[in-house]
Amino acid sequence: MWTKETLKELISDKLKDNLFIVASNREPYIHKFKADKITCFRPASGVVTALDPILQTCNGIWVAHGSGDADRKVVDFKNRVRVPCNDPNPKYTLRRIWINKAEEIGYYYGFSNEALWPLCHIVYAKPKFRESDWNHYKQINQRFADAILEEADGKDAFIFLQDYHLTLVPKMIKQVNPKAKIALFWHIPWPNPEVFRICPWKKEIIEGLLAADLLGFHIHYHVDNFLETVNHTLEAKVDKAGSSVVYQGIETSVRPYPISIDYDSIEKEAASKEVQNDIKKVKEELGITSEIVGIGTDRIDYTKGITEKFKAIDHFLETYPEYQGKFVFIQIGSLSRIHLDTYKKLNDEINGLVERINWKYSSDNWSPIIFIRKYFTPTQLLAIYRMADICLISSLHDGMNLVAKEFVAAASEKKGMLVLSQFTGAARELTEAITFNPFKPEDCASAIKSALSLPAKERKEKMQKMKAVIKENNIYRWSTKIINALLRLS
Ligand code: GDG
Repeated sequence: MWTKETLKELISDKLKDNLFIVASNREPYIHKFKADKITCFRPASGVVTALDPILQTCNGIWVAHGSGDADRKVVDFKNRVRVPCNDPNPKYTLRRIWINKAEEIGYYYGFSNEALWPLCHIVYAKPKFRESDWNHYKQINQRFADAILEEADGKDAFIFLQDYHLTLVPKMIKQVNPKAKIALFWHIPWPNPEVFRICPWKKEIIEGLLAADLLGFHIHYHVDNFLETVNHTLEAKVDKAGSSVVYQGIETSVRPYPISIDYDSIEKEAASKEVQNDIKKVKEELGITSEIVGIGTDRIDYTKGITEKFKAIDHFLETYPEYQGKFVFIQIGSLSRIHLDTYKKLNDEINGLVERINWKYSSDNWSPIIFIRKYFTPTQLLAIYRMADICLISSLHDGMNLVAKEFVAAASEKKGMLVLSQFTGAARELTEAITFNPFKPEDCASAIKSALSLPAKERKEKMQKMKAVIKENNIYRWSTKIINALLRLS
């Protein structure tokens, strides 16, 4: 079993004498002004849950974009602040880098989220490739690389980069410090070469990535796609059987590491008194009286298939009218990338759809969809998972989907079933879920029906099997495997 303790042992045994640097776009602690006072909070993020304990144990450094409005107020002259911020004895250093509006528009909103995001998620949204965005992207990648190099200060360092925002950083670091050991984890899907080849800067991106010693993806399929893409893009030696690439004298191992959650703590907290109390409170607050509850939690993103999900619910209520008046669906939607037009339009489309479906079916004291755009505390979120009969995840394409795993961990075996899009990384592991094709509303509607009609014994067995899978393949396994692989490479 992989636990926080086994991870800590590994780190204090093997990693303690090395400098460990993590870099990601999003920071693990944010300082914000609230009623003229500076408050600090940890954003809800699976990556932070996974990496924060590692950094706390090895006194590492996390380099990230300082995005909070009070972030500059708390850093020292080197843009550093010790964290966890509310800890009297902070354990590691957060090094912030600053990005101005124009750079954010080009690097983050533009190239990262209007070019790479749609390129890698096959949902038929056209990527937008703008030269000016690419220039900002290169500039900010260089800023990350410079900050990391400054923090490493020529020492042997392990550097763990996160995601598609930082593809050029491995090469930028290796050019200055060839001894640095670099891993990069790709949190989203990697598409096939036919899709990737339209990127005008594909060669630079692949070359940037191949300077890393280790590249991690969620599933084998993305690893295979990446190796194929390298084959089509560069003159490199690709070893498919050994899952590695040699390019310009550097060997890169390419491996699947399915990301996960802290299963034990979620399971324990979900069964706690606090969560039971929150179930009552949340039900009252949302005015839920229906016997059967479905839930969904997504960032409001077109890849998550939220409009497809609502159309499927419409189809479900039409096909199985016996559920009208009895079934309510709670959709939690956290606002995301709202400065982009596509996301604004999606918000409008969702509003219109909810309004139309609720108008079509609602009676005096019942409407089928409750759509809430607000942040829920982790305890409230567990309460919502815990009261649900089904969790419906309808992503059109998703690297993993942590909500699927959180729901299974939080739900009681006696209640709850996961209804999961085939096109999520999670569907490869959670084979006992009821899966469906989100592009076909009829398919999703009949998956909802099957989940709600499962005999209790079968449902319990399915949930037990899924719980066992996640308990074993938990977040500590993910981090331990990556650290072990990096240690082996050195
Ligand atoms: C990317 C990849 C991959 C959401 N609303 C609230 C809240 N959340 C939390 C969920 C979950 C997380 O946000 C969302 O994670 P996902 O995995 O579902 O999706 P992405 O944000 O798209 O993440 C994805 C992931 O990276 C990790 O590699 O799985 O495929 O796209 O943890 O619980 N948390 C709280 N309140 C909310 O209102 N507390």
